[in-house]
Amino acid sequence: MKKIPSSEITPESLYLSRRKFITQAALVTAGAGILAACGGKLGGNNSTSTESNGTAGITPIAGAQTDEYGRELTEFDAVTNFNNFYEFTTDKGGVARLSQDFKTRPWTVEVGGLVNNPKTYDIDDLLTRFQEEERIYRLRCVEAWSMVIPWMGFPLNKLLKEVEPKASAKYVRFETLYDPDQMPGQNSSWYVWPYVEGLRVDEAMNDLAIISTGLYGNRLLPQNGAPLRLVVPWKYGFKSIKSIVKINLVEEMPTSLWMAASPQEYGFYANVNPEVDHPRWSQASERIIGETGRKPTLMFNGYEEEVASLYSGLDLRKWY
Ligand SMILES: Nc1nc2c(c(=O)[nH]1)N[C@H]1C(S)=C(S)[C@@H](COP(=O)(O)O)O[C@H]1N2
Ligand SMILES: [Mo]
Repeated sequence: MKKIPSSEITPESLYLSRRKFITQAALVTAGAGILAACGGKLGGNNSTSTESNGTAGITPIAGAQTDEYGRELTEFDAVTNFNNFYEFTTDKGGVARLSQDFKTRPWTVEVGGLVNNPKTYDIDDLLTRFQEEERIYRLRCVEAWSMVIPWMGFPLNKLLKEVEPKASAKYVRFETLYDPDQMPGQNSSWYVWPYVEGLRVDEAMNDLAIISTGLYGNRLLPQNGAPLRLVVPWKYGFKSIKSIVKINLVEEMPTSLWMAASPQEYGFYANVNPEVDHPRWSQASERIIGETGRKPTLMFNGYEEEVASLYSGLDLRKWY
């Protein structure tokens, strides 16, 4: 099977990574080549960049240029300036600016519901508690565009194991911050806020499902869901809920924001499937952000080997 690129990142190298973000020149023009735990190199070819915002020449920690299929990484600039984050605006090019002052400290994440050991994590404790890795994943939006992103984060199952789900827990329900003062889009009555998403517990336990805390070796920017978001790469992008404040283990299938808004268009499972079209978008191929062409869409977004067994009893032609 194809090995999905992954490398572990030590808290120390993340600290350095944050520093790089702030004072790139000092660390990087010296050609430091700092090693991450699995031999990944921090600050790869940034030597030409002296910009303090760190947007030029950014490379992932492990230095990879492609995913395991040879698809090229989407540039940092595109990943951070073409976003879906309806809490701010439905204009993909406007999210970065409208979210630039979004407050991500202090921030707590409450993990509870049907668990033996409910916990409330302060974001900075959470960031030191779980070993972060770099994961290069395809992100496929149901609008039929896609990117390849070097995320940083840790498997969701590590967090769930700490709180010990009870046998009665069947689903995991995630909730985004509700704060219309900071998130003007939440004044729109088109949607039921806050944004909610969910996974079946066995999906959530799959190693590919991560809590992401960064990308391209830097902490997440607000537009990508700072300070932490879900990334479920075999499902359409809307499942990968941003800026999470609550994670609850529940018995009933959660109703997501999109299921509530338009049930005939959005289902709970939302697994990427080139053979099942959305009412408004063919899913057979996808537009590659930052490139001119299209590429064929892959079953389960290319993660079939890892996840297909989760759905053996399910009719994959249906949206739900
Ligand atoms: N809270 C919240 N999470 C969200 C969204 C949103 O509007 N609000 N949009 C989703 C959609 S439709 C996609 S395609 C991805 C986009 O992630 P990106 O902007 O980091 O590429 O985020 C998902 N997570
Ligand atoms: Mo999306």
